[in-house]
Amino acid sequence: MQTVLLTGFEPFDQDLINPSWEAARQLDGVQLAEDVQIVARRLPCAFATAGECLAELIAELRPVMVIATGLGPGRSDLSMERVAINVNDARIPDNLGAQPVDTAVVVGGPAAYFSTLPIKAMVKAVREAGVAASVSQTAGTFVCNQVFYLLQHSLAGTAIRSGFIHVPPMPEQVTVAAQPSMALETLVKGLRVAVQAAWGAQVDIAQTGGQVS
Ligand code: PCA
Repeated sequence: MQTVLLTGFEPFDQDLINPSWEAARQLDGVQLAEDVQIVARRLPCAFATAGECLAELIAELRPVMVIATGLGPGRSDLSMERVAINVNDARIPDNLGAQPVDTAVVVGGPAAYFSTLPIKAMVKAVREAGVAASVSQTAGTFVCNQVFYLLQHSLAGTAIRSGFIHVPPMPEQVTVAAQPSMALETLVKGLRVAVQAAWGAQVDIAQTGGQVS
């Protein structure tokens, strides 16, 4: 049996839930093909431990593909991240109280890594399933970007494809009326389709996912 590793994060910033993990955990054990299944695991929201935890999971599970997910508090859709950048700049402390400002994720590493997932094909498939999705041009500068960068750094040059998806908050987390949210059921449905599409499309499609600014 081949494994697709799907991670979500523990809650952070005084939240009690993190929709990325709530959704990922519901997909644990889902079969993508006869001999391929999703294994879902939770990562700590801490600069010091998240990357190490992910590296241990990859060593233990030997996945054929890795998709990490996290909460993007301002996101309104499933955001397929295009790029991870080599910078930590935390607006809030992580769950261990660390708040790095303008440090490198990997000292001497490249400025950025691209996702090796077919992000456009994933957006198309999720939209066709009736769930909002888009390509995102930045994963931020907090723990999600750090994990995404470390993931791409560790798997660069291998055949293991990997990337990151940000998800919106759930309605119960939203305190400001104008803040977007997505019901867990919708999130689970969209994430499942995204993972399936990532697995199915070896080559991405040529469809715009760009932004003017
Ligand atoms: N979101 C944060 C870190 C953990 C999470 O779920 C982020 O976007 O960096």
